[in-house]
Amino acid sequence: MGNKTPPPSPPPPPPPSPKVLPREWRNGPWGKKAGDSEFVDKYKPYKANVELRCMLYGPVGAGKSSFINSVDSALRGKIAGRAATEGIGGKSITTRYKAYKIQKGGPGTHYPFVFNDIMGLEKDAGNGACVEDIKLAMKGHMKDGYTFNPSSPLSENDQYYNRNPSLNDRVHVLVCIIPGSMSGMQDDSVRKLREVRLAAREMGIPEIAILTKIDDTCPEVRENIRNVYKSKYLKKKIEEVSGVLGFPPSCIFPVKNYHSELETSDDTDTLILSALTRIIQSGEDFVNDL
Ligand SMILES: Nc1nc2c(ncn2[C@@H]2O[C@H](COP(=O)(O)OP(=O)(O)O)[C@@H](O)[C@H]2O)c(=O)[nH]1
Ligand SMILES: [Mg+2]
Repeated sequence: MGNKTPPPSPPPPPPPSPKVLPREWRNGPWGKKAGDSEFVDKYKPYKANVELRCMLYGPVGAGKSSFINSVDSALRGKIAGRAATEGIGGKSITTRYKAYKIQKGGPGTHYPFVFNDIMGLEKDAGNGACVEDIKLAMKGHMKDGYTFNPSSPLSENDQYYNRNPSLNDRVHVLVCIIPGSMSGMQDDSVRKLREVRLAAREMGIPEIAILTKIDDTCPEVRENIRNVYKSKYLKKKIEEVSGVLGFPPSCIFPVKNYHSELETSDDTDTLILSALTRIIQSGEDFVNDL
């Protein structure tokens, strides 16, 4: 009669992982995908005849080509694989200065921004683009299609040397691509990266850093990408990158590139588009201030 068994109590919530903060330390851009994509879709450079030129720079294998593909995938809603990505080994396969545009709508039309993928920083000093070349490219002196020569910079007599760069030929924003596993970076790479940053700063070119491979280096993010701003590891990593390379933490955007996925996902797109929006805004400010 009065012998009712009490209803089973719900299981207690799982204890929080010691590696994940209970709250985000920086508000993630969750829910902003539609707004950011609309911004990118409607974006038109204020100055006529200018396409926003974004230069990607960073160590070999950091995910530069993958980032271009990821932006392409996020904007077009399907996985792209145009910029050849690295296989194994520590050598750049990007040896030409090449501009990538992203198709918008029908064939022949594209977004008004361009990514210039530059030969990566190599592990040993003798390889990879010289810092001198990167400075020339930033000033607009390097023509599309130039093949990098690690042992000597582009000379004024070269057919790929642009003597009279227009505003459109110049780089408008420098995007440093830093792998989440950056502690593996050798001092020489750090030195080169800082040199390039300094050159950009002297030219007034805005900079942004993208921290890639966050899924690879952080199991909590691999499990759920929404942990990106809760992960203690990534918070520390961003502080470390900020300290070593001198970027303010607010200019460092963690992104997971599409690398082996067959389909795009909203959360991955959200981080990519939030970084892209910031790249465009910074570049646009620079062009308009000139
Ligand atoms: N797990 C993971 N792998 C990535 C990511 N980005 C790039 N990769 C992989 O890292 C390798 C190097 O990438 P790539 O884009 O060619 O680097 P690049 O030399 O800077 O152009 C490739 O095998 C990519 O698939 C990422 O965000 N997460
Ligand atoms: Mg590449």
